[in-house]
Amino acid sequence: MSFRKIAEGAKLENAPCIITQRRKHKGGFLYIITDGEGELEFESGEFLQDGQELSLSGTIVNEYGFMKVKVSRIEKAEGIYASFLAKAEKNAEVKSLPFLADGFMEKMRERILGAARKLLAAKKMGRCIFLRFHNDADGIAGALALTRIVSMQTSQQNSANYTVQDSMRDIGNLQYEKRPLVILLDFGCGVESREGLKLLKASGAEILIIDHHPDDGKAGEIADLFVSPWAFSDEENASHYTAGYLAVEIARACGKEASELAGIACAGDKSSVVPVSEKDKEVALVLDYMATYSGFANKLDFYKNALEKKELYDSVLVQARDALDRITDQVKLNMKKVLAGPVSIYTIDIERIKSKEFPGKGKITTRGFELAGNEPAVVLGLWKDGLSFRINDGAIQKGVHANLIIELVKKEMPDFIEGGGGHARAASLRIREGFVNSVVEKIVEKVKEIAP
Ligand SMILES: [Mn+2]
Repeated sequence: MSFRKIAEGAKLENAPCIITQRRKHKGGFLYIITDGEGELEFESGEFLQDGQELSLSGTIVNEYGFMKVKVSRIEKAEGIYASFLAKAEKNAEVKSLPFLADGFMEKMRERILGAARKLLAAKKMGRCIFLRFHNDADGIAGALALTRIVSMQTSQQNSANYTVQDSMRDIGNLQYEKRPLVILLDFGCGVESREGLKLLKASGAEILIIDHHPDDGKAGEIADLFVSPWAFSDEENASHYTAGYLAVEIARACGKEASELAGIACAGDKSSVVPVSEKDKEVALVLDYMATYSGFANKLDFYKNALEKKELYDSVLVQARDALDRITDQVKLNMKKVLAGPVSIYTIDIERIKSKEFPGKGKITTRGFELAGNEPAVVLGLWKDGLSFRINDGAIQKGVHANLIIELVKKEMPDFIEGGGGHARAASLRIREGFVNSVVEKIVEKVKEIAP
């Protein structure tokens, strides 16, 4: 007998159910339980955990319109959670709407709807959800969209990799939760995330990855659900369907309006799969600026508040714009053309540019990229132990892709390269100190080979 259709006076005899919520009530507790379809309540003086599996007996009474169980026996049960969760996901009512971006998204429909079902079912089951979001406008916009569906714990991720250290911290924090759902948003697909992901999975957590970085670390094989355009395409354009945008589509499939966040996510990552307004660019700049200055412990509400408080928003915007303007002259002074050819290469000596935390190395390289003009070009921002790539359309069309170059350089100079990755158009490398110039020479050689 389904909890959804149960009538007053009906008797439950060892009915399997799960506790989804607990509240203090009249000196005891009020529990909400589900059978994966409907919900009922019961009162008890006994303390029970959220997610506890039960075998419940009693009689259904109608109390002010709420169906309650007058309990005669509560027994703890085991082994039913997974099947209940599966049932709740199957029964979740999702909306299959036209996507905001183009037809490619049809390939992703099943995964978007799957993620939507998972979140709606998690809400119904009172499941613990933990979201790690990347510390940029794309990651933050996506996190704002997902938290409209269901409340979850959130934590900002200030690195592009899900490290072993990250996973140890999460496993520790989640150890008492029943089958927690961990969401990684806008990161986690690099080779350097692989060990951390495997450990997290081994701890019993379910992993949902929403990302648009090339799946170099084969995260799609580890995640329980992998919402990424790279699952359906090897073209560098796949990166344009940004993680924040995908999160917006998941929210929409759950019946939550979040479309206005899509343009912000895309503005942040310089994508135009959805229309991007000047206002979107402005908000993205504000979020990027704030994210640069905020630590990992930052909760999402910090950003939500800033967007809602006009005065704070305006001052952040002014400061972010000032910081960007201030470096422009310095970038011009420290930018050199090191290869003139079908695809030109420019370098920027970032060590000589006086910038506090914002704009960071990536954004400084982007500024140089904007100054490089429309001819096919690669711009390399250089610092003492790394470099950052920005590659424009013309160079991409000639086959010069950052991830390809990184792969070639890693193979030929394994002792100098300490890590790195990214998209075809934007990526970075960590290099042993003292060897950045040798790596630049190698990149010049490779670009000449690819686009002679
Ligand atoms: Mn992104």
